[in-house]
Amino acid sequence: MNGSLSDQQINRSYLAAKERYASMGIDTEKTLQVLAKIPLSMHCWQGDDVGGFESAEGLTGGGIMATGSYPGKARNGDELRADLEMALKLIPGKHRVNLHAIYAETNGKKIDRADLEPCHFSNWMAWSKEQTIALDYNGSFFSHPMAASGFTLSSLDKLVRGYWIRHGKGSRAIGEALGKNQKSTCYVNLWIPDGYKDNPANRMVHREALLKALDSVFTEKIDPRTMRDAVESKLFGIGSESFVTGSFEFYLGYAVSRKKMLTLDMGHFHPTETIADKISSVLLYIDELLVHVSRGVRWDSDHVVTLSDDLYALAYEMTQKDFLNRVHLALDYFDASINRVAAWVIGAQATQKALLAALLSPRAALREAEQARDFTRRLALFEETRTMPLGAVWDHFCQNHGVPTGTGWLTEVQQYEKNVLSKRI
Ligand code: RNT
Ligand code: ZN
Repeated sequence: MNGSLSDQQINRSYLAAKERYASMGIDTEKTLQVLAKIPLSMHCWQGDDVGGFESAEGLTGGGIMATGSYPGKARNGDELRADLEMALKLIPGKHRVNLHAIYAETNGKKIDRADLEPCHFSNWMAWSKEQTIALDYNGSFFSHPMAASGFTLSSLDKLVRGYWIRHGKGSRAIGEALGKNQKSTCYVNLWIPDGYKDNPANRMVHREALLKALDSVFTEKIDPRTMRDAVESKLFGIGSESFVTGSFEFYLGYAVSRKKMLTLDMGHFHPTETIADKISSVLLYIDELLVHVSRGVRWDSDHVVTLSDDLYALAYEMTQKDFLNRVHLALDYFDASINRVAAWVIGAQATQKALLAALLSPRAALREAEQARDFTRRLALFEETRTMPLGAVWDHFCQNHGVPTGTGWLTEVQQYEKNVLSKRI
């Protein structure tokens, strides 16, 4: 018993749901066409707890941490790609894959991070072509001796700063190569962990250093159809509780003044602050946004995404106007305590369900009520949407895309765990 229904049962429920939505003026067919075209950039790093292929040590510092020791994590490129393929089969629609510099494949040779080149991603590029999966990219400014001080691009040590500037430049060149290898733009995100555990005496020196360093990283002009830069802010991390150089205000100013994309990570703000409210403000000044879909729980910001109010609120905001073309979704969480393939599927499907719920909301009626200052009706309508038959429409969507309904996908993941993951000892 996994909640999977027969095709006939799914169709019957869908037809009833379709009528129910139609009674509120919502076209489910059109909605599903829109949903099918929203790509999620799947973060490869959920597959091995942000370990990467440089050493067996895994994630060391950088204000982030993966906890748990669930068996079966991917140990090399082939395993990681196989796991990603498995997850992607169980997520309806066509999606992208997001890489990090630490996932370079160097044929056993030790290549310094600042010396990485596109050729170290040739396996990924071949895979991208073969699977027609577009790739995105991130420089990795953590888990490295040169980041041991807790500072990278905003370090006051010229040598350290210079090292990471080189890494930043190299990352853009790799992003450009990935973009050329595929039929769509490669989004290159830059996040640095830099910060202090305790109150700093001088915040400004680090922010001045970061501003200059970023300008150096971005000197090379690259065709925006091939590659686009994004900068990601954060409020605090583990070991950087009191100060993070790359704060929201810092990067908002940077992105506006330098015409860069801004990355908003759902877990990088005060616990009660949601990014949903930021979309319509930021898009007045910035062309495009990257969203890191994540879930903050107390001090940690990287739990597997679930269908929460926050996620729905974000989806509602980004399905307004032309925002779907301007807000790009990338998953970003890492849970090492559960099956990693399942973690991908659960987070991706939750994001799609939130988008579906948002697309199916009676937006016209809601706006009408608001315009008439009928806030009673507005609230009643929002509440009504919570019990609309979303699940039946979702099942139909999965069925259309050849993905098992209910938790049928989990049966396949369990089989994969038995046949493949459990053998990785
Ligand atoms: C960390 C940032 C960053 C990373 C990944 C691995 O707080 O969210 O995006 O999670 O790049
Ligand atoms: Zn992030």
